[in-house]
Amino acid sequence: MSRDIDDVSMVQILAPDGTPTGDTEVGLDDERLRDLLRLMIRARRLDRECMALQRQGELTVYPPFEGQEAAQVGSAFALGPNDFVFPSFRELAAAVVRGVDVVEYLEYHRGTWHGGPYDPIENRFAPICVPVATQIVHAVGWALGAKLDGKNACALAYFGDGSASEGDFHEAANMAAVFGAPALLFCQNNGWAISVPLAEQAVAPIASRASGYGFEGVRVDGNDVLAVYAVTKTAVERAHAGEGPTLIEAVTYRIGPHSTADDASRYRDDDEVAAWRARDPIDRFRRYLSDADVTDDAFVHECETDAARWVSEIRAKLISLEAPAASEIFDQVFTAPPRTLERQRNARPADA
Ligand SMILES: Cc1ncc(C[n+]2csc(CCOP(=O)(O)OP(=O)(O)O)c2C)c(N)n1
Ligand SMILES: [Mg+2]
Repeated sequence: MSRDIDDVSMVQILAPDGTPTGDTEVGLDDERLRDLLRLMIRARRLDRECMALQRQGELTVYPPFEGQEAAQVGSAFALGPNDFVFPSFRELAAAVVRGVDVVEYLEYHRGTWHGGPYDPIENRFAPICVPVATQIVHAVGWALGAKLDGKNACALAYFGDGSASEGDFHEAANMAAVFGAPALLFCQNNGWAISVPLAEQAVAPIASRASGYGFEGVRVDGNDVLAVYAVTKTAVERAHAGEGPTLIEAVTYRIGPHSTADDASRYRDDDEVAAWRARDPIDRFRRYLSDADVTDDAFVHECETDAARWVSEIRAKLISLEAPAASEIFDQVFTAPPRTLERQRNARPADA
């Protein structure tokens, strides 16, 4: 085990079996609670389809988020329409919540366009960011700008436990504190940074670092969608009220490999994965909603059917996307390309 998963020094509303352990009133009516479950079911179905698409050669590489649905859906669900998300590369579930066009998002992974062609402004969701932790600096910069412009909006940066070891995390956190930026630093602590376990990244809870910078830090059960929603909502309200940044550490787990290019069985035990499967975020919420008579089996079945239909439409559109001309690599970089690039451009095969 890379850490003690029974550590309870964190905010939790639902136990792994769906039984309430705290106040379940988080300000969401039954319809919105059903939306949360529907979104998590859609997200998982999509994630699994993306894994299959990669194995079938339709995507180049894909980083799965299975196990992290509550962390992403619960947090993105708590944001207002003017708030801005700065994702890393594993936040497709959050993108779904924000209404980002999934086919356009996946063009990045298909290699048919550079960096995700969706409009970042439309759904207030920045482009996928692969250089780990750099998006935290972007988020704090955006938040500071929003504050200076007098906008009532905050930025949320998603990053991982490994990313919290980067200098960019520390620089962004300190800057957010000093300038009182309306920024949420949302760490999905999924136990691993590729093959490096959490124990080699941190000896204290990541959330506890916030006090060193002088702002709020909260550790939450990242597989409990109600708890994630509640703590994020509170942080959003604080940011909107001019009360500055919050660091949220959502303790969760990456059930799959780091990406389709990784074989996680080379560095972690099946027992660990099984222990986290037993804490599945969707099963937990589904059981709670069913016990509370908010949903029934027919509703869950309808969500699954709807998700399957939605995903098959995405698949069909995605696989019909043509590869771009190889010569595009020379476009949109220089107004006056250097001679070396011109030579390469001219040397390309005629059909490229
Ligand atoms: C600056 C930088 N260094 C290294 C990498 C290679 N890399 C990609 S993901 C990753 C680990 C990230 O771990 P974590 O922050 O925990 O996020 P997770 O992958 O678990 O979601 C590394 C080292 C990178 N993309 N950027
Ligand atoms: Mg990680």
